[in-house]
Amino acid sequence: MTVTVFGMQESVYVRIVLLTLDFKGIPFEVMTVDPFSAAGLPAGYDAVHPFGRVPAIDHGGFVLYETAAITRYLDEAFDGPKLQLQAPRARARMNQAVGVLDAYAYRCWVWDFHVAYRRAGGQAGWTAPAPAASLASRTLDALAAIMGDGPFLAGTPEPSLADLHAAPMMRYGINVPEFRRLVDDRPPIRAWWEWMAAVPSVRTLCRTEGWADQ
Ligand SMILES: N[C@@H](CCC(=O)N[C@@H](CS)C(=O)NCC(=O)O)C(=O)O
Repeated sequence: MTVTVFGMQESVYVRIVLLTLDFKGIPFEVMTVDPFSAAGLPAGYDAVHPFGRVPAIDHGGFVLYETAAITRYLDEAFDGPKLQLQAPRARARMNQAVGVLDAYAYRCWVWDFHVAYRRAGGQAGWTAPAPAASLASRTLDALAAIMGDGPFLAGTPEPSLADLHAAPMMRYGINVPEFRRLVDDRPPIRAWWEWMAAVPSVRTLCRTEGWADQ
C-alpha cells in the first residue's frame, strides 16, 4: 500500500521521511503541501497536522505527523533493512543523535548558515554570526563524539535513522563555505558525509532546484 507524504521536497523534514521510504523500499507519493507558499495550507490540512507543518503521512487511513514518529513507524511497519538498532546502547546513541539534530543542529545549519548565506547573495567571504559558528562547531563535535569509531552516526557499521535524519540538514549546511570548513576540520564527519552524499536518493531527494550543491 502506497504511503502518501504531505509536504514539499525542499523541506528538510520531508526529505528525512522520503529518504526513509527510499532506504526501506516503500512505494510512496507526495501530495504537495507548502506552508511557506503564498497560497498557504490547503483547506482541511489542520485535520492532518494541527500545527500546520510538514511532513505528515497517510498510510491506509493511518495519519501521522512528527518526523521521528513517522520514520520509526515506517521502519517498524514495513519490511526492508532495519534502520533502528536493537541493542539498547546503540539505539540510545541513535536517538541521541536525532535529538541533537532536532534540538541544536537544524536551526543552526539550515537557517543560520544556509538560509542566511543565500539571503546574503551567497558571497564567498560571508561569515556566520559568532553564536551560530560556535553552535555549529559544538553540534559537529557532539555528533562526532556520539559516532565514535563510526562509520555511521550511531557508531554502527550500517546506516540508521540517525544518518537519514542528518543528511538533509548536512546537505544544506555544507553548501556554505564556512560550514564546509568546519566539516573538513572533522575527518570522521567528512568521511561520513562523503558516503551519504554518494547515495543516489540523497543526491536526488536532497537536491535544491536552481542551486549548485557543493
Ligand atoms: N517537529 C516537526 C518539525 C517539522 C517542521 O518544522 N517542518 C517545517 C519544514 S522543514 C515546517 O513545516 N515549517 C512551517 C512553518 O514553520 O510554518 C517534525 O519533526 O516533523
